[in-house]
Amino acid sequence: MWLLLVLLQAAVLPARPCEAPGEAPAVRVLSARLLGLATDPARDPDPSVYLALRLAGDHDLRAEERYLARLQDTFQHRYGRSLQAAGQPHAAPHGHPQRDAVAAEHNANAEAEWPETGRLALYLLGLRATCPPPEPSPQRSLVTWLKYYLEEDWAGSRRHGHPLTSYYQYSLGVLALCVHHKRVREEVIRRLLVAQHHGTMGHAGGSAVDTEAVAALAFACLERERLVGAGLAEELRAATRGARRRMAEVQGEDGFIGNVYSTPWALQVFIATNTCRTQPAYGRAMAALLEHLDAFTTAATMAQALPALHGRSYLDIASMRCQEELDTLTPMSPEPLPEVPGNVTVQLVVECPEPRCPQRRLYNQPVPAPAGASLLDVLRAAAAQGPHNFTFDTQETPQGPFLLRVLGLEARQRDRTYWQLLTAPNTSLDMGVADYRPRDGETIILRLSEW
Ligand code: B12
Repeated sequence: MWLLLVLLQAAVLPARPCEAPGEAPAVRVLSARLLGLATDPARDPDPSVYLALRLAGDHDLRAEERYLARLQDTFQHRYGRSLQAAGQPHAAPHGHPQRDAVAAEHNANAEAEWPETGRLALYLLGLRATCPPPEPSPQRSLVTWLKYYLEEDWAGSRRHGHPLTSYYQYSLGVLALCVHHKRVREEVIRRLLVAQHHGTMGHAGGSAVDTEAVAALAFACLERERLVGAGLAEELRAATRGARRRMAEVQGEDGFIGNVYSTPWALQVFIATNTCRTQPAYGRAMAALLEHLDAFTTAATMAQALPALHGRSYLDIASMRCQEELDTLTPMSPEPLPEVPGNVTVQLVVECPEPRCPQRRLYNQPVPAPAGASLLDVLRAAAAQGPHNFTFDTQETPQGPFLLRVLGLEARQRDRTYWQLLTAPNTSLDMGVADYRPRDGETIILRLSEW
């Protein structure tokens, strides 16, 4: 019934030049599913989800208002006070909700003062996307905090060769300030240009497409909003062109640019630079995405895919028009996973390279689990089975549970280490522990890696 309603409503949707061709119904179903997840009060509000709802073709305006109120509750409380009143430079706002929970649990609060460039940038982008726009005054302190974080990241990049957070978050920071029409220091922008030029945006074990795309969106915005001088504008134009060219070059036979999850970001670059009709890579990537919409099962991945599927980019936030928004979207519940009968056995291997671990391979055991179990279920089964003492901890993030500690060894932001998930012999998984479902006989490697 819901599906029928959603499909019927699709017929009255206005087309956008870069919108998924003739596939609006499937995209609307995905929007309706995201709305369903957003209306669940048990989930922490996430600015990316709000952005995806706002950039969609039609809306549930009341639900969006409620979601915004929840976001404001979380963020305004944290960043409402001025930076001076907070006694900067050493008193960044304490109390990251997720990190706090982890800190309380593990008594490890060392990273509480880490810049939150990306989160705050996404929230500010979200605020700019509201209709009608909110009062500017409460946003001032948020913008000041974001500038402060970006400066911290910039200083970190000079000291360590990379931002304290990541180039992805750094790019989001520049993009959000630009969308708010705030100038960014030329040196801060140049850092991003240099990283893009030297190809240092990616990290070991991951592709650079998502990050390069967000950086290209920031470049396109700075140029379009005329926030830089003529010389730098020309450099930014060239960098955006270069990013587009590389995206077309790395497109696989399957149509994806990077993987299925980075492809929507690459599409946003073509959309933002009005090249969706002229670049053959765009049509092929969009077709590939539409064939794999079932890969987007979590709120975070749906939220990142939907703007491009609706033919929009984060740059459109700078020129949101508040009239004539269709208020016809209705939430859909997530599809329950099909029951799979039987059992699987997964070989679980834990590796930690020297010098941290002289013995390198710390664990190598078969783990029986029900068929269809997620990797997280397999890890739980391993922890429950004796006598090999497997232990692990996860940390909640907007992307889902992040594997933080294995056999007592913690991955640390400060050392840029993480527990990488691989399938043997050496393929990095493109899903997290909660979403990946290992096959019978598969060997899964948890490897403490640097990024
Ligand atoms: C930077 C980054 C990382 C860094 C994060 C470190 C850091 N301090 O910045 C590192 C290298 C550690 C990392 C690891 C992984 N990542 Co990653 N990562 C990203 C990237 C490029 C940016 C994330 C970000 O900063 N977002 C902005 C901030 C504001 O949002 P946030 O939600 O608060 O971000 C935090 C969490 O997302 C967390 N995180 C990062 N990646 C992942 C992945 C998963 C599954 C989870 C639960 C959490 C998580 O770290 C972020 C920074 O604190 C995204 C790209 C994208 N399109 O989102 C991929 C991305 C999120 N990662 C992805 C993947 C697959 C992974 C790994 C599973 C890879 C692997 N095989 O090991 C691991 C996680 C394993 C684990 N231990 O649980 C996928 C997730 C796809 C999906 N199906 O959900 C993405 C979308 C990349 C892609 N195109 O495939 N990642």
